[in-house]
Amino acid sequence: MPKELKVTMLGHRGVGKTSVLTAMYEQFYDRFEEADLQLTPDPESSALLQERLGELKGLLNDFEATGGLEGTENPQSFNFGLGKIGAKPSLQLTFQDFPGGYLDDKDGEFLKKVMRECVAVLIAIDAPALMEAKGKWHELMNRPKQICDIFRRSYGNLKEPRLVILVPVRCEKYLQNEEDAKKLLYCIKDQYAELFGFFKSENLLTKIACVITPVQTVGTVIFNNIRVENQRPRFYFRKISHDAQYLPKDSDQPLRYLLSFLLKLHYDTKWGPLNPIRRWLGWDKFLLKAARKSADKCKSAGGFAIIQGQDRFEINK
Ligand SMILES: Nc1nc2c(ncn2[C@@H]2O[C@H](COP(=O)(O)OP(=O)(O)OP(=O)(O)O)[C@@H](O)[C@H]2O)c(=O)[nH]1
Ligand SMILES: [Mg+2]
Repeated sequence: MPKELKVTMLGHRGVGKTSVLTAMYEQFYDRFEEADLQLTPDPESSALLQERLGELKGLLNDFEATGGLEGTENPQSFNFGLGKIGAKPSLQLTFQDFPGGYLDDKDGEFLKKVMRECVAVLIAIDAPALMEAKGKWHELMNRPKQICDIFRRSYGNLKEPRLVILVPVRCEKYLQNEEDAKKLLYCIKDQYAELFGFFKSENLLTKIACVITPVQTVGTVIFNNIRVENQRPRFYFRKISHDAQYLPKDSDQPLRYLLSFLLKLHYDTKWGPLNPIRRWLGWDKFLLKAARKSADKCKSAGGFAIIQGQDRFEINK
């Protein structure tokens, strides 16, 4: 059995967790072919992702893409084998997805358990809620404080390194030029200051690596306006042209950062020859080479940034 690595998807209801996974899966073949890597879902994950993909593409059928599709009903794990194209997978990657409503779970035991098991956490952020109307809807839609509390509860006595990836979605509008991309980064740093402050605490500073990687899960649908009904916002989007196609962008970036982070753990000299992670990961030569090749393409400008733990991605060997 290949080693299993778990990643958890965090984010309030409807922010786009499942869509990020779908875009990642859909684009994998194209983006990682040069590294000779393939990501193979198990049959159940494959069926679910295929369905979600149909829904995402369906956004392009409306002139006003408002979404409003079904949310995730139950916790759902998406399982993938990662390895050489045409060979047995060397690694099993499991993404733990669950309904955003789980953030409100009173005892929070399920979440805490998942958070402790997972080597990486992806936080989906609804970018228009953060950026539009002076961020008026950000608290309601993204629940940054609640997210921070989950980390406080779960990372109390953290022993091993962890990767936290913030993924702004529906961010097409804010990535058209460098100046706007800077604004997006500025707003994230500002609105998640409490979380980033926590990551900088003494015990976590050397353990947590944190990056921002915006993913355009559709690519050709951009924010248009907000209409408020019964004191709730409804976000409206429009296609960039009447014949716009589904064209996600940068959905490979979270995975590239994950591979880069794991590769560094493998080589980390601080752990010495008895590096438990090295033994545990047990990566073969192929995977090491492929991870290095794909890590070379991690973006760090144009809306992408490493917030903490730059050295957790630097490999000298
Ligand atoms: N306009 C626009 N809508 C999107 C985009 N990505 C996803 N959506 C829509 O946003 C809605 C919510 O996305 P999901 O991925 O289901 O969100 P989620 O976080 O998994 O939601 P829960 O499972 O309910 O917690 C869906 O209706 C998607 O079609 C995008 O890039 N642009
Ligand atoms: Mg979902």
